[in-house]
Amino acid sequence: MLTFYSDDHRLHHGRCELIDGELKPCFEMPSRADHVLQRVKERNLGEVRGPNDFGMAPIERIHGADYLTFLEGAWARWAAAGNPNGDLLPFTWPARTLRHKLPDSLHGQLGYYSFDGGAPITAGTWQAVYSSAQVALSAQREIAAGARSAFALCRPPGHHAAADLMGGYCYLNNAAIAAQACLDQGALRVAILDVDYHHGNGTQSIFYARNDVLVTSIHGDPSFEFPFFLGYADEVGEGAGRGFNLNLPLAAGSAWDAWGAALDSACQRIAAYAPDVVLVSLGVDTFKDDPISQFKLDSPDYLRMGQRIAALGKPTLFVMEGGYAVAEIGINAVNVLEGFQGA
Ligand code: Q9C
Ligand code: ZN
Repeated sequence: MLTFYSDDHRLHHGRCELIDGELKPCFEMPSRADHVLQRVKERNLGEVRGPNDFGMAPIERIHGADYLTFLEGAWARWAAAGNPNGDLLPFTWPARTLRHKLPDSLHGQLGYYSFDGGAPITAGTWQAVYSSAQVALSAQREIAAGARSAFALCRPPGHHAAADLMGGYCYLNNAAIAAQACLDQGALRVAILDVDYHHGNGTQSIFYARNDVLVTSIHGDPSFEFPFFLGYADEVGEGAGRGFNLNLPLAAGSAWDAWGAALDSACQRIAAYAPDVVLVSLGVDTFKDDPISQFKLDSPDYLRMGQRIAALGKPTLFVMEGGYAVAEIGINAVNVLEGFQGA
């Protein structure tokens, strides 16, 4: 299996996030990708390639032009306004009772284009997220050209990012951008399987009214877990997309018995959909020792996950999402890929 990877991810290194009233170093850190890359090499998974540059057009198929202009230019505006000591972080959002009108100010726009305070913008964020999307698109090309599988080692991750909204460590929705590229290059149906611990609210919202992308997700129940405001089982899609969104929320403490049963359900729905391509949003924050999560998967479970996905018998694009137990993230992510290949 080919891996696609760019060193540009290093240009995004947020300093702090607010956890339980304290500013703590961001869990979403560059060493995450380093550990995955190291494990890919250790296990001789296959060649590692840099991304091609497909430009902005495939990104604009998913994200709004105004949002992209804001994201690309935010740091320069911040720097021009003074001498930034910290990262750019939002603190006011257009919640209930407030107007959803785009204000002129940088901080107003930052709140408008975000849904939480967990996605800091730094000097190198735009270059990092642009390259992360190109990594996903490069792996997607491999699938379009006939490969059985490919691995996009994306960082920053993407599944929380909606068409014009950042949050949850995500800015550009790499998986959605790649799914749309599959369709634009001739696929009729793409199935997304989101195995990240958190619900992929961005991916769900992007494809919610469409039936050419089936979105399935297994995640911590939003009644207790981030992103709290999306990801319930009764969200089944709308309009033409009705019946093409499947959420499988699970209780805190869920281990392989419950998780594997949910994976079976998701895979049955995907098989019935008969997609041309399966795209896996591969978060490994379901791991028992993940510092911000509450599932109990163990490292060998990720081999089983890969085997079950392989049994679908479809061309499969793996796109890296979350996972914060930094020392084990490489083992767990590559176990999914090895389970897939060995099956
Ligand atoms: N107390 C991804 O896995 N905040 N994003 C958690 C914990 C946000 C996770 C706070 C978690 C976002 C891609
Ligand atoms: Zn996650």
